[in-house]
Amino acid sequence: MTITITAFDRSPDGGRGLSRDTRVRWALEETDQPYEVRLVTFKALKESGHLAVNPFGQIPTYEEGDLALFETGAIVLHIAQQHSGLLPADGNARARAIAWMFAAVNSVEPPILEFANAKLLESDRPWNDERMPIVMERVRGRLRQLSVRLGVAEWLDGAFSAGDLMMVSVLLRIRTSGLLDEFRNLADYVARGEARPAYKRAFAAQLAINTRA
Ligand code: GTB
Repeated sequence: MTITITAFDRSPDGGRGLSRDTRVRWALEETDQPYEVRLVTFKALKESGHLAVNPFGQIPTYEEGDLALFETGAIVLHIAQQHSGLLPADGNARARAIAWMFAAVNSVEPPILEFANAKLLESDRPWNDERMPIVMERVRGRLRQLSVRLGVAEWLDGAFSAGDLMMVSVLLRIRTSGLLDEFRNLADYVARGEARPAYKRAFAAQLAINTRA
């Protein structure tokens, strides 16, 4: 059955890998699954056809036969459960890898999103100068904890897993901010993720769409 995902017709980042379809593409590439992409405009996101698949009118979505999914984490977990390469065979190790997926979106991504919103959407507000250091300190707090846990390991828990895929993707959001570079092992961890051939293929595919004429 053909896998079809959705992505922005034109991503606001120009295809630098920051929109969440990159995470799904990466998972599909890691597991060697061919897929098609349906490009969606911002207008079409809020129309009934797309809302039937994602009630929040967002990308990415995943369709395969009778199955229609939304939420990046759920999509990546589904891919990881269906195909080998992203979750360990051992039951406990598998559960821990899934815990890292949740940690990425539930514990690490929220302060990063708060920071991104403060920077992109609220920089003209009178209180922004005062608030920004607080928001940045919240990000640092989480990075510090993650950095301690990662230590000198290559990946979060043994071999590369869907947990690393999600965590690296989340951390990529702050790569240009300088915050990540305050934690050398995290910056190296993200670089290792980006160096994976599957990530490179996912990134290139998204960039190609966003740089087309
Ligand atoms: N929780 C959902 C999930 O994980 O799937 C969140 C999905 C989501 O935020 N989708 C965004 C979207 O569709 C795109 S990824 N937004 C359109 C809308 O809400 O109307 C977020 C994103 C977009 C662009 C950049 N960028 O250009 O840097 C970065 C991240």
